[in-house]
Amino acid sequence: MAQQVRYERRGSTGVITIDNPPVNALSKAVRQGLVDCVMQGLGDEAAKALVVIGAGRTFIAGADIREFGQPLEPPDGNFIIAGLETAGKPIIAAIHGTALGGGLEVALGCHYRVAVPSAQVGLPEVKLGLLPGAGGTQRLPRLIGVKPALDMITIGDFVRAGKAKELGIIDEIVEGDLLEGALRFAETVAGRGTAGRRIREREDKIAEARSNPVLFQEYRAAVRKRARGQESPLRSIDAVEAAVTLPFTEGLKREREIFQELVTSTQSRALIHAFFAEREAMNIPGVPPDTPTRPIKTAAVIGCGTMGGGIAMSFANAGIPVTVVETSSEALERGLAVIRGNYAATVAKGRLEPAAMDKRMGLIKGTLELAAVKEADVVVEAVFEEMAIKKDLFAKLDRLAKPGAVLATNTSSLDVNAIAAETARPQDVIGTHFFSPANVMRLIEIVRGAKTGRDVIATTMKLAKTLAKVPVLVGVCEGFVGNRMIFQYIREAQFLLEEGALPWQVDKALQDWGLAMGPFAMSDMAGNDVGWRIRKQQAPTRPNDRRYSHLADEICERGRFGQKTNAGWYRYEKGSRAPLPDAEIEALILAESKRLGIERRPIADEEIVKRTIYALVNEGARILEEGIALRASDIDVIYLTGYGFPAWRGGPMFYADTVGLDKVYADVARFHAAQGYFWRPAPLLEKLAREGRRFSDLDSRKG
Ligand code: 3H9
Repeated sequence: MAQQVRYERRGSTGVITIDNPPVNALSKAVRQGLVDCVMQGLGDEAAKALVVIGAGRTFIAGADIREFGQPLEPPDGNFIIAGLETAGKPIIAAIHGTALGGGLEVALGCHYRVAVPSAQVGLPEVKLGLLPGAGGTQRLPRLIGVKPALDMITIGDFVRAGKAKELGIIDEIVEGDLLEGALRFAETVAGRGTAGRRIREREDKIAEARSNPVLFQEYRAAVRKRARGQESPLRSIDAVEAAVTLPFTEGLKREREIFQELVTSTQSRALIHAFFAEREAMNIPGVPPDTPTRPIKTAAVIGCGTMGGGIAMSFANAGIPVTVVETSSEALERGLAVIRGNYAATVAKGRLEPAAMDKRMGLIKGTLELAAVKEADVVVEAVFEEMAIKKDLFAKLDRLAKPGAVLATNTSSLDVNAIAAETARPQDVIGTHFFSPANVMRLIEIVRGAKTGRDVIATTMKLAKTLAKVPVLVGVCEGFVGNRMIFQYIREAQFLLEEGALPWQVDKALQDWGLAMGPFAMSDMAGNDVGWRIRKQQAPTRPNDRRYSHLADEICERGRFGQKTNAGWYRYEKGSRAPLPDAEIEALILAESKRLGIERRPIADEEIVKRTIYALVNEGARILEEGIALRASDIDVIYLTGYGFPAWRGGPMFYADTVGLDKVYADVARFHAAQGYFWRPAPLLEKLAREGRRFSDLDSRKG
């Protein structure tokens, strides 16, 4: 195996190169290699300074996350970093790609940091339910001040080199070759010693916080609101506070104690699961990474409504020219105006340069001619959700699109096979279920039809990545994975209303549990009329021996479509999106319970959470055994990226694993006895519960 850390001398500077693809994570071997090479460099009399640099695409992306969960083996990160910091020769970190977590902590142990303009630095441990555990919470505030350090540590976002220089994290930006620049820098500082450059000795930036203890109280209050339910941001504040109140070495100890508590927490396990699950979703049995893909240089989107417009923006954001096709000039102009308005709003918020907006708008062309699709390598259909319209369109696309073009439908529930059957090239047809707003939401359910070609799957997964989305491959069924599960959840939430709860109680219980939004506020936002119109079409075929809640239909009959009509499950003040409890809805629900002969009872939050979340889990288990989802972790990714499920719960399937499937199954069986049909336990759930296994055991078996 190639050496993961190597030492060589270039002129009067020793160069330590970390070479541990793909991201130079600080594995045990890298840590040991660093110790050895630093010793070698310090012992090399001809080396007046040392440069630490990463080979390949990046500096160090942090600790090796795969090692968490096992006892931390020596050499310890703090030991290595102390060795760097207390060395007598100047040590320079030369950063490209990313210096993250333990990687930035190594750089903070160095006496100087130089970086190329495209480099990014960050302490993203909080996103894994952790805190920086190798001095980051102690050194960063000493380097850049308490408030900016708290922001970086509790939010975990990456900071670009330019901003990092302004903050004082980077000493110099290197244009051109990084190593050459770092060597020049090293020659300049060689012989200066390290006096004044050891961050541990600095006090000036934390002095102000020492006399302002309220700062931490205020920060905690803000974080409690921002990161509802999550432990690690609050514990990170404790560690930064220790940097201010304790001597450096004591602060380091405190940081490590908290790190050890967090690294074994369920929240951290859930967040690490979420991190790997997102990457694992790219692995598709039978479609290996070297599967040939089709080049996608141009795109067409049919329909410039809310979905089509958002999808077109996603292409333009990725630099792919896109033609949007509409049927009338009014609809086209309206759609393009919405796109322009969305970009303008981002510019107004300072998150997009006006020139970048012009460039993106320049990539979007509107037309009324369907024949324009002949130029496109991929065509995404985003027209009205009606089978007849979609079938007709695909028959036309089959005649017009160039051979080899990927033909994608953005249906959220219709049968992709039936759509593909309208063409003579079903191997080129695939579902791309974007989530609304499509330019913002990261999830795309990639729907594989019975005849979809392997190269088309590989091409579409890759394209989704190019669009900065998270693709998850699913099979054909009504509602695919996400919506099929959400139907069960919403239905159960409505039954709870009939039995004794009110919408605001259900929403609050689920929000307190961690969801971004409860089901009723969510329906009001999405528009209650969408499902109502579909249900009306389905009414004649609905089995009448099954429980059915009429409440959602009733509120639509009253014209309460949600936020857009200022009334839905809640009422809304004009121009406000804040949901307000409404006496009319309460009266409606009470009357409905009476009509059904249900004696209303107080319903505990715990029951609300179990009835709704386990409804997701039970349906998720069915989806798994039907092979609609490839793995339980894929279902988790769908819920984490598309439905506001709290990442620190890991997704519905991971959450069920943490509760214990025996317990989940027992509750599902109990609900079945009490409620009947909809709670029939999924056979897979029952089987795993009886065998004392978890959903994740199925995933690991697949390898
Ligand atoms: C930490 O540092 C704790 C310390 O404070 C204290 C310790 C005492 N370890 O994302 P990609 C793999 S906590 C192991 O597809 P990109 C990843 O699984 C850590 N593996 O590429 C994937 O593998 P595969 C703090 C890792 O270019 C491959 O690398 N650091 C790690 O889109 C490529 O990854 C973080 O939280 C890792 N640390 O993005 C950074 N990182 O090909 C986490 C990546 O088999 N990492 N892999 O699927 C990231 O944010 C992104 O991966 C990064 C690259 C931005 C680096």
